[in-house]
Amino acid sequence: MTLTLTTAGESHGPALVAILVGLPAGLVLDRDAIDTDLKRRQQGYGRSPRQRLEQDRVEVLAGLRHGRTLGTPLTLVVRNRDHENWAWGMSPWPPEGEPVGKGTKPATLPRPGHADLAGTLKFGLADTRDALERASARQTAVAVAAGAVAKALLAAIDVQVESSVVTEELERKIDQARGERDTVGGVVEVRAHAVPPGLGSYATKEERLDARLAAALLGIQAVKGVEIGEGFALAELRGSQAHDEIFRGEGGFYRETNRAGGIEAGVSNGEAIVVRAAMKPLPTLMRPLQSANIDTGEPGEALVERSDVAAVEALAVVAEAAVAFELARAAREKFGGDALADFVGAWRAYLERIPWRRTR
Ligand code: EPS
Repeated sequence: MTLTLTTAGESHGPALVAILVGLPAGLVLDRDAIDTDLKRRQQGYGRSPRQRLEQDRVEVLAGLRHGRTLGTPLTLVVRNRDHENWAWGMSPWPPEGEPVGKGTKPATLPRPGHADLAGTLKFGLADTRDALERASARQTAVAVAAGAVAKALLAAIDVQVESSVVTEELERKIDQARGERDTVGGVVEVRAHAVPPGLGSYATKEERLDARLAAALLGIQAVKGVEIGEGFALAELRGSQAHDEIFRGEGGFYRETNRAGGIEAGVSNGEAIVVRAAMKPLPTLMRPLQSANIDTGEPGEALVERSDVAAVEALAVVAEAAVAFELARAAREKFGGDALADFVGAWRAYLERIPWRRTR
């Protein structure tokens, strides 16, 4: 039993869609909880005026009846309100009538750091919009909705996932960058509590939980680096300082330190999972960098369009969703079950078998 997620949707197209396959039947979903995460993702200092336009809300097309999962593919939709300004430019079918609104003219000056150049070369496109629309971080809205579903599943086995932004004076940096028509990145941290030992496996690289979390985080737009636990700092330490000593007390095994970030040899070890993701500065610059026309090769300034100065606080919510989804997938693999009660029952039986002192 596993859990899969497929998403579709362009930034200014009609909607974003997510299909989750492999949820147990009987999981109660709270619409407000999903919408709260969607709202959290839209907030944060430095976001684009686009966020005042969108008011993301989840719709469900399949897999749910009266608020309970059916054990069938769950299909989530988040609409793009901005699409009405792009109805001609982003029409799925050949548009009718005179060009009107946004996106009617080809964008031919690729932005360094965005998908524009690599995407047009790869797919043989004449308009960078055909690449950038799907590459846009707008897609993360529906990934957050899927993450909220994953969090509901994890909550059934007492696992909680939370995130924070690792920063010094982020708002000041953002204000300064905005004034200079520039952008900034940043670092976010995600923690998962009460994750039982034994999620993931050392058996193959595909099963390693750390590799999976790293892939999930690097799969988010603009993420260029990932750390598990103390990550790069561990390379500077001696083995005697780097590893988390093992103790056994009331309740079972536990650690007093967590430099490994809750994962050893690709397997959760019962401590909190701690991961960090580093985001590069966003590539759409109001004072653009040098570029070259994809059509003529002529030098020119890269595409300028409305964008965020920073999306670090949004990344924290998106990273939380990505980690939640990956942990939920690993939990489905370990505990299985068609009905939620089977899944929870397998988790309870496992906890009875292993001596583990929970962190929270
Ligand atoms: C994005 C560019 C901006 C962001 C967008 C991601 O979009 P627009 O050009 O429409 O203002 O606002 O993010 C979202 C719309 C969102 O909901 O997060 C990009 O190029 O990645």
